Amino acid sequence: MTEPENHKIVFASKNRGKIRELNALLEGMNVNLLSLHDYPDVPSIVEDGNTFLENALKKARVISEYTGGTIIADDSGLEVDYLEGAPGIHSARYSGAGATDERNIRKLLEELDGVPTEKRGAAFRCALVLYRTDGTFETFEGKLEGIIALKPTGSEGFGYDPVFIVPEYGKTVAQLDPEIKNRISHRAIAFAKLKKSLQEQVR
Ligand code: ITT
Repeated sequence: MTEPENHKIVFASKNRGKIRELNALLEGMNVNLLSLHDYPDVPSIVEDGNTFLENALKKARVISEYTGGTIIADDSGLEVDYLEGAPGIHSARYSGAGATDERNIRKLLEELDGVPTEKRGAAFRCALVLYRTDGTFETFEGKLEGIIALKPTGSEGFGYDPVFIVPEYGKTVAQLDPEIKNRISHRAIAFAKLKKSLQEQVR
């Protein structure tokens, strides 16, 4: 049998929305998920990669050196067609220093002011890294396609969820039951791939 400490996994994130989602996705697995809130003194990580994957890998490496154990790191964001992929890797701080979800949404809607619905296509993307104690790692990606709404609606989720319409449901992600988001989201898709590898490890 595996020792209990092998089941501890650190999620290299401070984002409470993401942590909540990952906990739900891990339900039923023999895993104790910690996050960077459990390691308040971890060095801050400069996310200076050019892709979601580079940033996720950097977070995983830095946190692995600091905490040891198995690490899951995620880098994710919103790509808007009309803005040629922006805000992309800059999604969290799109509206500048002291950015909040609300201000980021406001800036996005301003950038898309007057742009008709058929040109408001977008995608959420997620890169996940499963980083093991021996320095080996695997990477997984997921994507959710949608349309940027004209105004925010709904109160579930986090980030850009209130302005991201999922065409199949005719609702923003913030109007969807969190259980549905956790089946269809970019993070859920990437995570479903990661879960297989993880299951072998925490059995
Ligand atoms: P950590 O680095 O601590 O994980 P962060 O919020 O800075 O937290 P990212 O660098 O990965 O995380 O930035 C992701 C941003 O993209 C996030 O702050 C949201 O604005 C947006 N985002 C990612 N996933 C999202 C989702 O499921 N719904 C809405 N917005 C999302």
